[in-house]
Amino acid sequence: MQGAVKTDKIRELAQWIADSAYTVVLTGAGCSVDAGIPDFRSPEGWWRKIDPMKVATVDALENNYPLSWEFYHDRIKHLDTVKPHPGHYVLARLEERGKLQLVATQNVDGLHQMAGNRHVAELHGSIRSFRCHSCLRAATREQFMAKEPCPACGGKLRPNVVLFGELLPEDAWSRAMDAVRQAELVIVIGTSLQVYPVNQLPSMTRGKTALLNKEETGEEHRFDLFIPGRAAPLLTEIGEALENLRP
Ligand code: BV8
Repeated sequence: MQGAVKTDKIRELAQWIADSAYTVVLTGAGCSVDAGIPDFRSPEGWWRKIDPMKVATVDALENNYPLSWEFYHDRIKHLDTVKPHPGHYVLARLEERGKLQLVATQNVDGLHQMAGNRHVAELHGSIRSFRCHSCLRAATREQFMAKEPCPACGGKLRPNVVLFGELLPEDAWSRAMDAVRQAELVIVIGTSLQVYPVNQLPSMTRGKTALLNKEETGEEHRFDLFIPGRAAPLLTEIGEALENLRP
């Protein structure tokens, strides 16, 4: 995209944010890539190396625990080296100023909260907390990372993520649906929108919709505005454009 056109689109989105009384941001793995976390479906994404249906499913957890455990163990270990990128802090500042009412995220890395957002709905759960798959008792990171069995029942320990075929957390899902339904603006950042039911959220709003994504996903036509690019620099430019708008 030409520089001038992109600048105009960034200014337009900044104006929409300034004018909106209720804004929701929906993020996917692409929003964490600039913090150093691979996404799922890009060429260098996690799923390119392993089939998600082999590791992020209940069947994998129950019948192929070593592979499923290793997939999450490696991602959790990697998180120790990761911190929010500047774009995450732009979203936190928007919330501080009352210009962002909810971040609904498919990401399980906790980076939005680390950057300071307090209103976050984790639609696919979190890899920062753990439980026993059998008796549901809470477990510690140390117990999971040491591949220990549940101390209470001997069951398999797992992170509190939503695996394929599992229901989304009721509270997070209903918060996200309610927020999107009343939003005047929904900004979708870094997601291929391939996973149901989260991919239904953008169509649930009567408000304006914008998609910020490194590449076209085939869903652009559903959005009022599409800005191709990386999340961190785009969000930084949007933050700067908002500063220039301020009275
Ligand atoms: C459910 C675990 C009810 C946590 C994940 C057949 C047809 C349709 C649907 C289904 C079907 N069969 C089954 C289903 C339902 C299924 C589903 O949608 N399957 C799809 C894949 C076919 N969904 C479910 O099972 C959900 N539950 O439906 O419950 C139910 C219950 C029982 C039975 C039936 C129904 C549960 C879904 C949650 C699954 N868990 N992960 C974890 O390990 O992280 S999903 C996984 O994909 C991650 O959570 C991830 O967040 C999610 C979505 O991926 P994205 O975030 O979009 O990431 P992706 O790599 O795909 O895209 C990144 C984008 O960013 C790319 O476009 C890229 O270009 C861009 N990008 C890259 N870098 C940057 C960037 N953009 C900007 N800047 C950058 N720097």
